[in-house]
Amino acid sequence: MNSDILYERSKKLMPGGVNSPVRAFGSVGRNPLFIDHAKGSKIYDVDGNEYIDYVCSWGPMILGHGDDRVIGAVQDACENGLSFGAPTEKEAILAELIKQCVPSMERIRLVNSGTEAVMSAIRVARGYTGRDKIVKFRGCYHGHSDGLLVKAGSGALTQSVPDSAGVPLDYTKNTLVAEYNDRDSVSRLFEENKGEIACVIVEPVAANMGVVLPEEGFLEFLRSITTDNGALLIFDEVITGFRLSLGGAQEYYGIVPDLSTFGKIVGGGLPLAVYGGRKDIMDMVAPVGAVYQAGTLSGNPIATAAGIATLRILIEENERGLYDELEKKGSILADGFRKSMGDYVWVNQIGSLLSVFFTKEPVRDYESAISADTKIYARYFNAMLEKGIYLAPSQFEAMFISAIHSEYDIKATIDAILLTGKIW
Ligand code: HOZ
Repeated sequence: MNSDILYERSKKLMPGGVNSPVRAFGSVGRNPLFIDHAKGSKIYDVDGNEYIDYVCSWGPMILGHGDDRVIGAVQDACENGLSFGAPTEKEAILAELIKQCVPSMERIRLVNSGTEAVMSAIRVARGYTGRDKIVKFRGCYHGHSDGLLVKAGSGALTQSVPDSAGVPLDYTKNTLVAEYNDRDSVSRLFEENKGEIACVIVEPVAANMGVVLPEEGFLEFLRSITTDNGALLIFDEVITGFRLSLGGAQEYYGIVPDLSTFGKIVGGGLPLAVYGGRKDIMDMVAPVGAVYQAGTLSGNPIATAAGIATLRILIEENERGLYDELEKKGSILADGFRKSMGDYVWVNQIGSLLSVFFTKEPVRDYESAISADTKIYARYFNAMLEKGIYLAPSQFEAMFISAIHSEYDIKATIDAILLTGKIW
């Protein structure tokens, strides 16, 4: 069995042979790798190659792959049945852990994916405020629900199709788009749409146009302009949650949003996501309130077991300085890239999130992110892959570091950059 054979087989069965577009490796000019298994910081393809993995399943695997404690919890949960469609204690335990880590999550609803969490949070914001319009930022990605596929990042940007076909204009006419890190663009929208904006949704650290950090005061500004205008502030922490710190970006930057969404890490590698926030707002959700949202597999006992095990480990490891260690690894890697590639690249890094942009200008928003040369990125991706380093197959996705990436992994990665030669 090899990846190319599996790819040919899969292409006859699934669009592009994959179940999520970026996995097709379209923008790096080669066939995708089919994965056999993963353990710790390594991922292994069906062709028998080993790679140091910086995709980490696009974020969930903060503890590294196949953590025995998480797998044990999942195995134990399986013994009791796979799904009940009825409440369980595990849902309450997970919700308590989330609230312990992120105090703004006064009321919580468990769902299955980040897309679902964000879509639902927006519905709640509209129900609560009685307003229809929402503000998002160009290059930020909030999943693939109709109203949010406007100037979106991630796969939508990688595929060079920023706006999806099949989304009626009527579904997006209430989605207003501002520029990340540009306060004036937000103020203008509030002036032009007085009393009509339900919420501002933002990735507090943008990580779907590559990693782009909020400039000083930007998140504070979003907090105050939303409050002043009776609108809600939603932090989409699907990527940053439990990654930048135990309490996510909101703890890291000291900003309290009204609603937040989490995914990836909170499910420990299984399909689970969360939305929640202020009690008075979340009381809008059925069966307490009039905003409807439901799901057969919501709060699934196996996914909650993985989430509980993961959060318990993170809480414990946090005491031992896990997030400081992740920051250290991230900055060593970022400095390694900067030193080896010099002026040819711009590197953004925060904690265990990192992006190497093939552009000479500072990357601070969508415009500067897309100034990066994607053809050079493809060369770099392929050269690193040959040296055993598995990176995101797109300029516009983040690099993820896990707790289990060793000093040796980081050094081997920096050595690989040097060995690739000057392909940039
Ligand atoms: N949209 C995800 C990255 N931001 C990709 C998910 C996947 O392909 O697994």
